[in-house]
Amino acid sequence: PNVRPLAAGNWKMNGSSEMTLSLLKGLTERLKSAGGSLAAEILVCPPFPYLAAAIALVDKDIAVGGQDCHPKASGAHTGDVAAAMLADIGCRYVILGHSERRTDHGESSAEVAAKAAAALVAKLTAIICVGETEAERDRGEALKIVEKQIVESLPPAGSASNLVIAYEPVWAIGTGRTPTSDDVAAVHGHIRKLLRTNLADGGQVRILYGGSVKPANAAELMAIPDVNGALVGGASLKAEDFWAIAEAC
Ligand code: G2H
Repeated sequence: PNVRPLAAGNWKMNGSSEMTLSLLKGLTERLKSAGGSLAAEILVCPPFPYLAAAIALVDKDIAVGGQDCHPKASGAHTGDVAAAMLADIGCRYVILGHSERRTDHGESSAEVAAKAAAALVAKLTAIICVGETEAERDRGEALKIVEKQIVESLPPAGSASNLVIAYEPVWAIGTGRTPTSDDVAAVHGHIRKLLRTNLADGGQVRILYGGSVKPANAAELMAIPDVNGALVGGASLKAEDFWAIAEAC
């Protein structure tokens, strides 16, 4: 499909005020030298405390997003952040259902769908993460698991304008290991089929690959059919590396 790819940086629980400043200066300067925009859209997702600073540092050609939001609009939920708050300070995206949240916080796909619905109400684009564990892949269940997560995590009223899917095989996250191109193609092709079945404009929804994306493997991953960008963890913490990946997207 003819969609604009997305290069998304997921800082996870990393960074500082100083790092936010130097990383975003590095990206902004490179973007200026490149003439103001790349083929891919660039997104950074710092931890909550650095979001406002990040938004103040970038112009509109670099989007900023949160790494989670609560399904409710407001209320007695100590430590949580509402989607509307992210939108209020200028975030355009929110990552939801990352495997680290599914594992560390026991998030179910139903909760992810509720968070995504809240994100859409707040006019954020939800990046919904899915992916199989190593044991599930070894049992030959990767497609089945991903299908179940997608079907259960999709919010009602989702469309290509407010949804992005990220396929992140759990065993490839932060490990330096990546699936073969054929394996990535099989999962992304299956996700595309599901999106076409479930959404009117499912052919246009961006499907990102995530899990140990680096400058050295980005071009090969991005050449795979139905890979419309990358969700980058470790390599998004260095301007030089993230920029190289964004160029490859
Ligand atoms: C997968 C990815 C970013 P990394 O979690 O979401 O992290 O690139 O460090 O494997």
